[in-house]
Amino acid sequence: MAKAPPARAIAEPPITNRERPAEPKPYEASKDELLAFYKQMLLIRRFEEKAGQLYGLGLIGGFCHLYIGQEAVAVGLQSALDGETDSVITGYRDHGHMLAYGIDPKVIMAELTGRGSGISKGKGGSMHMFSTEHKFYGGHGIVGAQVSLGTGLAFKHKYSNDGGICMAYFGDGAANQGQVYESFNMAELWKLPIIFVIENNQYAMGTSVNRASAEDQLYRRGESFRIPGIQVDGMDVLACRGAAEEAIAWVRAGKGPVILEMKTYRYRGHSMSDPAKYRTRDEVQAVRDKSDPIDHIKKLLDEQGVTEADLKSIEQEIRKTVNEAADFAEQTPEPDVAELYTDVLVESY
Ligand SMILES: Cc1ncc(C[n+]2csc(CCOP(=O)(O)OP(=O)(O)O)c2C)c(N)n1
Ligand SMILES: [Mg+2]
Repeated sequence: MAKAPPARAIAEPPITNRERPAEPKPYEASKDELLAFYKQMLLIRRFEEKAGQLYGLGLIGGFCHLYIGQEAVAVGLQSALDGETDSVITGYRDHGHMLAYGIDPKVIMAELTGRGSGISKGKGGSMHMFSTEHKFYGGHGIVGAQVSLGTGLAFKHKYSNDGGICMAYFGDGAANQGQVYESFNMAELWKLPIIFVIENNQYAMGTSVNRASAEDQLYRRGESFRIPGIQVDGMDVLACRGAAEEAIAWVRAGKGPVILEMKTYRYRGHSMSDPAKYRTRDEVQAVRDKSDPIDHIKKLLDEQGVTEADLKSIEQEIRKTVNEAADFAEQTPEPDVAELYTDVLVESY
C-alpha cells in the first residue's frame, strides 16, 4: 500500500490564533450618558411612528423603511464615533442613523414629505438623504452599494491621512452580495479604516436569514479575508457601544477593518407596503416583550434612580420635537419646479 503523504505544513496559524480586537465589554455609562442614549432612542422610535402615520395619511410617497426595534444599534455605535472626522454610510433604512448623528428631525421629516426644506431639497425622499456637513453619506437604495462606497470613503480617510474612519452599515440580506466581498478584500489588503456593520435584523424583505444564508453567523463572513468579526447584542445599547469602542480602537490603530454583526430585529414590515405574512405576530410580540431596547434602558435608568415622572417629561419633550418636525414637514412648500434641473449630472463622462 502506498504510504500516506506527509501532513502538509501549515504555513500560517488558523484565524483563531491571529491577533484580534479585545473581547468587548458592556459600556459603563454615566447616568447622563444613559439619559442621552434613552432620549436618542426614543426620538428615533417616536419619529418613525410619526413617519408611519404620515405615510398612512398619504403625506409621504414612494418607499419608506422604518427602523423601529433597531434603535440601540445606531445610537450605541455612533455615540462612539468622532463626528468631526469619521464618516457614516448606510442603506435605505436610514432615518435612525441620521437622528443618531444629531441631524435636525425637521429636515429629515421634510425630506420624507418631499418638501424643498428637506435635507435633499425634497428630491431624495426616505432612501436618499445626505449630510456632508455631518459626514453622513447616505441613504442608498441599491442593496449593498453602500459597502463599496463606504470602502471608498475609508480609502479617502487613509489617503488623506485625516484620522477618520468609516462606519458602513448593511443588512443580513446585503451580506450575501458579491460586491461586499470585493470590498472586504480591498479593505483588508490596504488596511483601510472601516467598520463593516451588519445589522442582522433576521429578515431581508420576506426571507429569513437562516433560509438565505449558508453561514448565518454573519460575524464570520470576513474569515477568508482575515477580517476579525464580533457578534453583538444589538438590542442592548451598552453592548453596542462597548463593541464600538473595541472596533474603533482596532481600526484607528491602522490594523484594518472589523466586522460587527449586530443581532437585532425589525418590528415593522420591510417597508410600509409589506403585509409581513412570512412571520407571526407572536414572533414579533415575543421580541418586544423580551428584548425591547428602549425597555432595557428604562430599567437601567430606574436602577439609577430616574423616576417615572422624569421619564414622562422626556417623553413629552420628544413628542413635542416630533410633532414640530411633522408640522414643519407638512407646512413648508414643495420644491420649485426649476429644481428639477438642479443637482443632476448632465456632463458626459
Ligand atoms: C441590488 C438590489 N437588489 C435587490 C433590491 C431589492 N431589495 C430592497 S431591500 C432588500 C432586502 C435587503 O435586506 P437586508 O440587507 O437584510 O436589509 P434590511 O431591509 O433588513 O434592513 C431587497 C432584496 C435592491 N434594492 N437592490
Ligand atoms: Mg435584514
